[in-house]
Order: sequence, then C-alpha cells, then structure tokens
Amino acid sequence: MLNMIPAAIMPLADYTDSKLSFFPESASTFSSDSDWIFYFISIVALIFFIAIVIALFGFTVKYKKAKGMAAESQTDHNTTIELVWSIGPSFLLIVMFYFGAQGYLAHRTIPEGSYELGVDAYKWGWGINYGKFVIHPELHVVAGEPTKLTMTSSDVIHSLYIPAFRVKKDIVPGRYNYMWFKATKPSEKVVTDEELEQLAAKDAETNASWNYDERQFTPDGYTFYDLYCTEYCGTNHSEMQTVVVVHETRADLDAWIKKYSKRASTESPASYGQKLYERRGCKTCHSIDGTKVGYVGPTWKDLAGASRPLANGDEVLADENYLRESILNPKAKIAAGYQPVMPSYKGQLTDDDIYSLVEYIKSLSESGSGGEAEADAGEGTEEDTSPKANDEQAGDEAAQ
Ligand code: HEC
Ligand SMILES: [Cu+2]
Repeated sequence: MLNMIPAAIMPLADYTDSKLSFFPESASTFSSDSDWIFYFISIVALIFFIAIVIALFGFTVKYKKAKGMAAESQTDHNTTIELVWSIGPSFLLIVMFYFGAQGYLAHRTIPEGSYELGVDAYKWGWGINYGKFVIHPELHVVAGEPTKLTMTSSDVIHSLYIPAFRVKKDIVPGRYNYMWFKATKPSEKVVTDEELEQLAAKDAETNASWNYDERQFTPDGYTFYDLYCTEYCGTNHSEMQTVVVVHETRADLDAWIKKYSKRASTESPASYGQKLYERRGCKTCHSIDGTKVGYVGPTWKDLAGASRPLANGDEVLADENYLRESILNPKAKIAAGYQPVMPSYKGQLTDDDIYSLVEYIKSLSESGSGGEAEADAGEGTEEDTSPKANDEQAGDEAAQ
C-alpha cells in the first residue's frame, strides 16, 4: 500500500515528530495507511475549497452590475461543464471510499493467532488482564506480533484510543468489543534499575504515585505510548489514561508479566497491598487518608478494627474476615450510607493478594487493630493465613 502514496503526500506522512505535523508518532502497521488517506482527503478538500472561494469572489466581480442596469436571467446551461464537475469529483469520492473501506476492513479483520489480552475499562481507569491473576493498568505488548484486545466496561461507555497506533474503539457495558493492532516500534529501556529503585523509594517517602507525564518512562524504565479514554465518562474522564509499552520479544514481555504475577518474597504484604491498591483500581473508590468527597466508597483510614454500621441496621467488627468478605463478596454486607456498586474481586485476586490488601488496610488503622483481628482470624472458619497462600504460590511456580 505504501507505494501507492502519491509522491507529494509521502514526505508529509513521514514528518510525524515535526511541529508541522498533525499526527503523533506512528508506531503500528495501521499508521501509514490511515495518515495518507487523512492527508489525501484534507488536501483534496482544501484544493476544492480554495477553487470554489476564488470562483465565488471572481464571479461577484465579473457579474457585478451598476445601479439601474437591468438584471439578467439564466436561460440555458452548459452540458460539458456540468458533466465534468459531476463525474470528475465522483472519481475522487470513489478513491476516498475505496481506501477508507479498505482501512476499516483491515481494522475489523483480526488475524488468527493474535496475542490476546483482556481489557476492563471502569470509572476511571484500565485493567489489562494478562491471565494468571496478573491485572495491571499498563498495556504491554510485543513488537511485530498482532495483539487482540477483548474489551469490557464495568460501568458506562468508554473508548480506548492509542494515537500512536491509530486505533480507537468504544467499550460498551454488557458486551465484548474487540480491536487489534501490530506495534512496530519497541519501547526503549532508558533508566537503570538502580535509578528506578531510588525513584520508587522517593515516591514511597512522599506517598506519591508514579508521574508518567513528568518522567516520560514507566516504573520499569521503559518509554511508552499514550493510551486514553476518548468517550466522556464523568468527573475524572480526563484522568482515564494509561500507557502502552512495546517489548522487543515475547520473552521480554513474559518476564515482565512474571514480575507482576506475585509478591516478591522480600516484600512485606502491606507494601505489596499498597501497590495492589493503586494497580487494581481500589484507589478510584477508596481514599486512604480519610477523604470522603470524590470517592464512592468508604475511606480505608481507621477502617480495620472499627465497628461498622451496615445498611441493614446491624453492626459488624471490621476484622480480617469482614475485610476479606468485603473484597470477594461486597454485596454480602453493605456499609451504611453507601451504594452497593463495588465489583466482586472473586477469582481476580489470589489469596496472597487479598491477604496483602487486608494487611495494607490494617496498616492504615491507628487503633492497632492487628492483634484483635489476628486473634479473630485464628478461630474463624475461613482460614486465610499467609503461609497457606505462599504454599499455593510456590506450587504454582513449580508447575510452570
Ligand atoms: C467502583 C468503586 C469501588 C472499587 C473499584 C472498589 N470498591 Fe471497595 N467499596 C466500594 C463501596 C461503594 C463500598 C461500600 C458498600 C459496600 O459495603 O459494598 C466498598 C466497600 C469496601 C470494603 C468494606 C469497607 C467498609 O467500610 O465496610 C472493603 C474492605 C473494600 N471495599 C475493599 C476494596 C478493595 C480491596 C478494592 C480493590 C481491589 C475495592 N474495594 C475496590 C466501592 C469500590
Ligand atoms: Cu472513560
């Protein structure tokens, strides 16, 4: 297809990083096709616009009559001119339709054997499902391999847009929508692991989350492409952004997925729980500093160990079992004053993930609920202590 691009348009399509260009950089196989047809239509429209406006003003001058002169009426037509201006432009329209339809079909025809990932869009964030309980807000794919996204929404209509790939598709609640692309330019690792550790430590100190805009690389040190929601979906629509990282090889990507598949043995459950709080979307609905405004769920500050009034008038002690149940089956006990809108995380978090989240919530309580809640867990029916969770994880690993 590239060789069909008229010579005059071709150079434009290449200057994607220049200030003159309309386009962000191009990093998928769709980019060049979609850019040249865009330029083609724009230039054709511009040429006609200029010609018509010039004729418009030219004729007002040419046919201007002085005051008092008799008006003329048009009595005849010119068949040749009318045929030329009807048939001529219709060829241009056919060219636009042909390449437009071809591009549309290319987007709709998902290649067999594509690498498949799940995407969950929610107010306001993204969860990319890599399988095996690995769900992460960043989209990671492999260069040169077609990737297929199977997309669902947990609430309202969203739309996934990756400008550098020239792909965009609505995500509608209650159904699956699909898109595919083949990324061409791998991301680069621009920061060393030591530097990343220092930055992470700095963020932990100031309780800041990773600032992609300012740093222009991911917490793993990769450059990225932007991904955002382009369907207005409420208050924080403009924050519904994430990044795409393109790995050079599948092995690279697998290593990345592995890294996020479970808590490192050296990491404390509470600190891992904090990461899950950010990564798994809890932070969009729960604050950790007592803030209520702007959050649809209760704050986690001083939650553990507190006595919780429920919507049905009962009270319950927020011990480990209650916290665990609230995550797996949120509708079982609704906190008073809140809507039952929390999605269930059953089957989406490992036992160790839940244990880590509970430990994190406990770390946010001043009342030192730990002892009390731990004693409870011991006699509880549902045993979810960390050693068991870790054993399961170890089994997992051995199986791989
Ligand atoms: C879409 C918004 C939303 C998301 C996302 C969400 N929650 Fe909730 N959560 C709520 C709401 C609303 C309630 C209160 C109603 C209820 O009890 O179900 C709640 C209640 C809870 C409670 C009980 C709190 C109390 O005060 O009794 C816990 C624990 C909890 N969520 C944990 C989590 C965890 C862990 C995650 C992330 C893995 C999460 N939530 C994600 C909305 C959300
Ligand atoms: Cu959205």
